[in-house]
Amino acid sequence: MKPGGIFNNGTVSDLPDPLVLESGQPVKTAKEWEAQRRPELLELFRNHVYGRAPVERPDDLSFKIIEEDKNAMDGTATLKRIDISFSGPGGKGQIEAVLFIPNNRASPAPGFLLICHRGKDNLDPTREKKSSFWPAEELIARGYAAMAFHVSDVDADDPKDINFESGVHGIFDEPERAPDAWATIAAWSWGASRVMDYLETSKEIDSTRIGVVGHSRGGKAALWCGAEDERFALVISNDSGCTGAALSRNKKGESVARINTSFPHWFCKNYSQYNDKEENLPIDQHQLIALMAPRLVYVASASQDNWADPEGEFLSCLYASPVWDLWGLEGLTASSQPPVNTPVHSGNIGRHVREGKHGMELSDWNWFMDFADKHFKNP
Ligand code: GTR
Repeated sequence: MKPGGIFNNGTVSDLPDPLVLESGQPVKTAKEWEAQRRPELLELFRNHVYGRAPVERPDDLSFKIIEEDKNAMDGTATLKRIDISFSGPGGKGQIEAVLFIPNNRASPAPGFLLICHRGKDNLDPTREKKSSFWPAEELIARGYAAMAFHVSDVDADDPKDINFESGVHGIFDEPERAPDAWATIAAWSWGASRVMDYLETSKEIDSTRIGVVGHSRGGKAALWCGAEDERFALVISNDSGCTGAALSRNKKGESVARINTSFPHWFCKNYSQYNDKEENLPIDQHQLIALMAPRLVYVASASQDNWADPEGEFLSCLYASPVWDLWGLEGLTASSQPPVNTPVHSGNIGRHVREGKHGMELSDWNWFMDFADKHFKNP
């Protein structure tokens, strides 16, 4: 779907065009996108919004299975709990990944990796407690591996940790923090990439068919993870709103100033320059969605979630879509906001607006799985 002139005279003023290089030259081919525009946009987001990670895969990254149960979920799944360990100048770190892998499979299973910021009990490996935030049984029943880690293993969600002493910051950061140093959201994204490092070693899981999923602040992290790490075939943002899927310019609900004030630990220091000055941002969030191209991306909203701005999330998808044209693919196949509970799944940008409040529910997951059923290529 082509937005047609929106970058100059549409409803959103002066939105930067994903298909024009900073030099002013248009991007006409997928090759130019990959070689020039994609790296340029990634750098702009690193510099001005999410910050720069000081390390990718640590040299001493190691994996240990701490529990394995081939008879989990009444024999339908194998449970694996994996310790992912690493160290840096400031000490050692550890992320625990919980994996349920469907037993009934002829080949390595595709799956969904949740970046979980809500209570750890949402990830109960014993399954005594079940939660629609991570409906592991339903994922298994549909042939998907259900995988998750908790963000607190990577970095605490703590606005008081303004010196970034906890988590991976304490382990890897330079003593002097640069204005483009990563903060908490980028740290969580990095954590998801370390789980992917493990998944690439697994014979039971197909690491080429993994969706990274996050809700709200976790959705911001999922999008940044997908932008930085092209190993994720599908990137799912649920109600991610401000500095997630929603456009920052003309945003309803939470603004850049508000998010930087309430959550000073989420983004890099440079981002606060744009408080109440969104028009000066060198990027906008449709370009973050565009960084997933030509892969699959899904932007889910809830109809009553005005704080996140469902309309701004729709517009991001719409204005990102021309980038998929470079491969002869379709982005979003709707030209207006879809009615509630009516998913749009035919293009490479999936979208739905669930009726109701801010949250991630079974109906959201069912639509994510429908989209993956349709688009993940069989091995
Ligand atoms: C809100 C915040 C949002 C969103 C949400 C959440 O307080 O303003 O940006 O991230 O929290 O994570 O549930």
